[in-house]
Amino acid sequence: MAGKFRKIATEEAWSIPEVAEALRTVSHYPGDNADLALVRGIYDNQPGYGAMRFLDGLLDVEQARLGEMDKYGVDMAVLALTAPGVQMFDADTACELATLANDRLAEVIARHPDRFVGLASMAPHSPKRAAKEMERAINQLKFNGFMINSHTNNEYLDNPKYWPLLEAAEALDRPIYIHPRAASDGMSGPLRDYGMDSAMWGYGVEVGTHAVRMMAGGVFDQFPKLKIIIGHMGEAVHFWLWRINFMNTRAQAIGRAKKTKLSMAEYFHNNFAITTSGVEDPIALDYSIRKLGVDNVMWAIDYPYQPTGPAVAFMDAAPLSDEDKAKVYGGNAERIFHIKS
Ligand code: 1WB
Ligand code: MN
Repeated sequence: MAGKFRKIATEEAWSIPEVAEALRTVSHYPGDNADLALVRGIYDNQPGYGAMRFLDGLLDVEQARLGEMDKYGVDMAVLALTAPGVQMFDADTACELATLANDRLAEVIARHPDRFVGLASMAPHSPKRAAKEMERAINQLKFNGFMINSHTNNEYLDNPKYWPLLEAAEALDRPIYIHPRAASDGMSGPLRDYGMDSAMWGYGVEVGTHAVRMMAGGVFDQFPKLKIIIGHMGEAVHFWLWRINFMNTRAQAIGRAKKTKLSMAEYFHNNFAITTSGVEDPIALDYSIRKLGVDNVMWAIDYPYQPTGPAVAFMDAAPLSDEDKAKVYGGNAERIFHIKS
């Protein structure tokens, strides 16, 4: 596409009928948490999210989505199986559906190699099998990274049982995108009211907590080259970074926090990049670029949860030099996801 900037949207959700059907089965499980509320709405037409018709947008890649991309000059989309991915399924179902979704995504990409690249799904419940699927996804399917939808059975990636995934990502030299799902059980109570549990607030609390757990848990001493991407304008972690850093130093000094080789600020700068998905606030963008450096911020739409036009208008209007805008719009994604320029 001949736009002034190459536009690569970096957090773009899709699904396949088999995963949608499995989530419809999950929607009939007893219980009541925010993930269940979401899947009941989107996948079982119960009141709420169903009205947003997200499912149509998730299942469609080559029709309406490509049309929207053409209309607004979006060159490429980095596609990933939408939250909660396969992480609400039992381990066997999760492995099977992750593999199937990856195969389907590879087919879509093969039909449109200049429009789509992929982030692989895998089932964290089975870390060894997940690591194998990660290798297949990069070496055979030629994907560009991985997607994990935050906690798995209320556990986070600072737990060493999941480290085979981190080891694989580091060895394969591809980033892991951590996207939200509903907060884990121990944290979700007060998030349940007033619609706060999902994208309004709970998602950011969940992934922000995940990121801080990984830094404070010393994950990046073990995997110094691991790159983690977080969306939704960094889930606000970098807004708190000065205080996280200061208080972690204090907590380490009095024996309340794990000793780490580097500081929390150093880990965030070395091991994280953020995307703008779902946050079209020029002041937040300006802060992010000043805090993290222009090389660590990537543009995203968050399709179909966010419309394409305003996401493009937001970045077009951002008061950046052409050089910086080219980085945020696509250059950084080329580097971080190894997308051919
Ligand atoms: C919503 C947003 C729902 C996102 C999602 O379900 C995801 C929402 C998986 O606006 O309700 C998202 O990624 O921002
Ligand atoms: Mn999102």
